[in-house]
Amino acid sequence: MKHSVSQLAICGGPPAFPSKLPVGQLNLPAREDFITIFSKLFERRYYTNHGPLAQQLEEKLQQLFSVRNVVLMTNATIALSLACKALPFKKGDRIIVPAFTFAATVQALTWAGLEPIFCEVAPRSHLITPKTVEPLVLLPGVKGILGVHLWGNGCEVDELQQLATAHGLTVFYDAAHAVGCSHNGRPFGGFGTCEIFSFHATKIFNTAEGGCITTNNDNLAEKLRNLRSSYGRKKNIHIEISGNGRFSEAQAALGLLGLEKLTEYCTSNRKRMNAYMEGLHEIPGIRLLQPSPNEKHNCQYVVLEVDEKAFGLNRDQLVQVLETENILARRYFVPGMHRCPPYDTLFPQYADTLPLTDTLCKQVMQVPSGEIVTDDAIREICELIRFIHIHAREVRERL
Ligand code: T4K
Repeated sequence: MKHSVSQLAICGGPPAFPSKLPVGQLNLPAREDFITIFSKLFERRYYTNHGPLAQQLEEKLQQLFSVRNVVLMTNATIALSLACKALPFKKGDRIIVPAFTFAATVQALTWAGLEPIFCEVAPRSHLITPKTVEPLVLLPGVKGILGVHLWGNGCEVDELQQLATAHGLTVFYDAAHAVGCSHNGRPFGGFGTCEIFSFHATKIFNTAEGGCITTNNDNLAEKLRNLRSSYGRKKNIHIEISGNGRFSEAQAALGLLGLEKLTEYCTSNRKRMNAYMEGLHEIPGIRLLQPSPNEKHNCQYVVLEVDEKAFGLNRDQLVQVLETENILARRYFVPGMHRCPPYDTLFPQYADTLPLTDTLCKQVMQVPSGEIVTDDAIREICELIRFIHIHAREVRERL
């Protein structure tokens, strides 16, 4: 615990934590389970090409997501790109997408020759809504909506589907953050024409790299299996160009182990989220995004908004102070995709049309969560944030 500003690491004091506390889940299976499953994998000497573990994992995930088809992919970036290729779009079609998202969401459209139409999000939820999408649906060339269930919270899927159906659009979702979450009491996986999940190491369900596409449309699933590679397809479908989105047996082994502990991980993340809520309570200028109490939630991201005026420092300054204390808070997403190359020069018309997105890009950050973050660490992080607020003027002067 710091008692004076001069004890902060920015002033030369020792950091609050001796080693770095990253954001990200970084879950690990038990060593014995890892050895058992990998020994069998090595005995079989069958390492990829939709092997037995990948097949088993697809079946288990179909149950988890309550969906007819799970098509495993190398990672969510590849999955998004292949989904954009498999859906009934043609080159140059325009797709409505939030600018407040990870680069891969928008870049997948570009990989498939589609054009993003950047859409505003709602300030409290950070999600696109029928209200933010509606003004864009009649623009020439619009053929789809790519929603993002950011932070594991669901877009208004029924209302967006109605809007899409009324205008002949295809709606699909980037659900990279949503493994283990539900929306309106239903697990993610069956919303829209398809949904895309990430199993990156920083996510709650971790296959080191990994991801999948879920869909109840059997024809789309078969097209995706053909696009992924010839292995694992059920019939040969003619496609313009195939790719390699294969999911290795090593990834599947990690996935099968992680799946067994998913509920446990969600429960301990929820406890950590509650500890942050308690610790950050009533710090002026700090808002913690809370998952709906009525839904299942993975609580893998602890997301804060920093209001500079009320807190005394802006988000970037707070991140800087925390980083020097070995708390690797992360800024998401900076800048918004409408301001990133190549989109800033290709589509300069969006520069001044997304004020809420621009505000969130300046205010949103994540703080460490995941297995390695103890209750004591959370208490210390929260106390430090409170201390920084109380001494904001002095801290600003020392930066
Ligand atoms: N759609 C959305 C909405 C997404 O957020 C993402 C990815 C995607 C699509 C695409 O999914 P993938 O193609 O990745 O499956 C991270 C992740 O790399 C990325 O998966 C994630 N979203 C994004 C929001 O965050 P970075 O660059 O912020 O974090 P990264 O990977 O550098 O790691 C975070 C911290 O964890 C660092 O302090 C280092 C530490 N770390 C990381 C890894 C991987 C470790 O200590 N060990 C590790 O193995 O992107």
